Amino acid sequence: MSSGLYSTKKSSTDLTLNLSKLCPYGDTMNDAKVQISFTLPITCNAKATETARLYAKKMGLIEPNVALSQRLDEGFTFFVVYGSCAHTIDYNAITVNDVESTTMTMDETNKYIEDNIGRKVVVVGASTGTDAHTVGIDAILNRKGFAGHYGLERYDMVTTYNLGSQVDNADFIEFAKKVNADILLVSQTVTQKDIHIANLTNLVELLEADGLRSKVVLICGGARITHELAKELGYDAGFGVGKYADDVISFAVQEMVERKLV
Ligand code: B12
Repeated sequence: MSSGLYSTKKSSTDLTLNLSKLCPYGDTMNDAKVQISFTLPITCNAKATETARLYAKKMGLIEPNVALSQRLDEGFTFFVVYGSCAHTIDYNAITVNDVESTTMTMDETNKYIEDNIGRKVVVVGASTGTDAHTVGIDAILNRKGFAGHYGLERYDMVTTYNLGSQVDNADFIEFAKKVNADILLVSQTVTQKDIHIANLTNLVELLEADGLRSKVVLICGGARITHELAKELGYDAGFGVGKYADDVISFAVQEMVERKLV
C-alpha cells in the first residue's frame, strides 16, 4: 500500500542473516517485526484504536497493526501494537565488559574449592547502606536459592553469613574481619539519585583504609548493577538480573585462586 499512512513498507526479501545490519526477527529473517505495548488515557473505542495506530507510526513503526485494544478503566485503554522497525544495528561492532569466568555446578564448585583452596571459603553478604531490599541477596545466599539455582548456604565448602538489609558499611566490614571473610557480597537495589554509587564507593574507601580491599574478593549486585559499573567503582565483579549463586561463587573462587588468596 502506498497511501500517506502506509508508506515505506519494510522490504524483507533478503532472508540472509547479516550481523552488521541486525534487526528484529518476527517470523522471517530481516522482517524487523517488533511488538510494543502502552496505555493511553482515552476511552476504549474505534477512535482510540486508530489513535494508537497513528501514534505507533509516529514512533517510527512501519505498517503498525493494533492487535489489542483493551479497556483498563474509564478513560484508559491498553494497546498491543505490531509493526516493523526501520533501524538496523551493527552487532559486530558492539563490545561489552562482562564477567570472565566459567560457571560451575554446585558439586564442581565444592570440588574446585577442595582441590585448589583446601578449606571452606567464608562469604559475607548484605544489602548495605539504607537499602531495604533483601530478595536479591537472599536469591544468592539462601539455601533454597532462586529460579532453580541453589543458594550458597547449600554449598558444603562455603560458610555463609547473610547480614540482611540496611547494614552500615562500617558494621559490614567489622563483621567481615571477625569471621575472616574471603568473599564480600553487596546488594544494591535502589539507584535513585545514584545513592548506590555513593554507598558502594564509600565501602571501597573504608576497605582500602582498613588495608582489607586487596585481601578479599569484592562483588556487588542488583537489578541495575553491571559488571562495567562494578569495575569502575573498584569491585572485582558485578552481577545483575539473570545471574545466580553458581555464577557468583564460580567467579569468586576462581578469582581467589588467581589472586592467591588461599
Ligand atoms: C519487593 C520490592 C520491595 C520490597 C522489598 C522487600 C524485601 N524484603 O526485599 C519493599 C516493599 C520493602 C520495597 C521497598 C522500597 N522499594 Co522496592 N521494590 C520491590 C520490587 C517489587 C521487587 C524487587 C525484588 O525483590 N526483585 C527480585 C530479586 C530476585 O531480583 P534482584 O534484586 O534483581 O536480584 C537478582 C539480581 O539483581 C542479582 N543480585 C541482586 N543483589 C545481588 C547481590 C550480589 C552480591 C550479587 C552477586 C547479585 C545480586 O541476583 C538476583 C537473582 O538473579 C521492585 C520492582 C521490581 N519489580 O523489580 C521494587 C523497586 C526495586 N523498589 C523501588 C523503590 C523506589 C522502593 C522504595 C524506595 C519505595 C519507597 N519510596 O519507600 C522502598 C525502599 C526503601 C529502602 N530504604 O530501601 C524501586 C527502585 C527504583 C530505583 N531504581 O531506585 C523499584 C524498582 C520499584 C519501581 N519501579 O519504582 N520494595
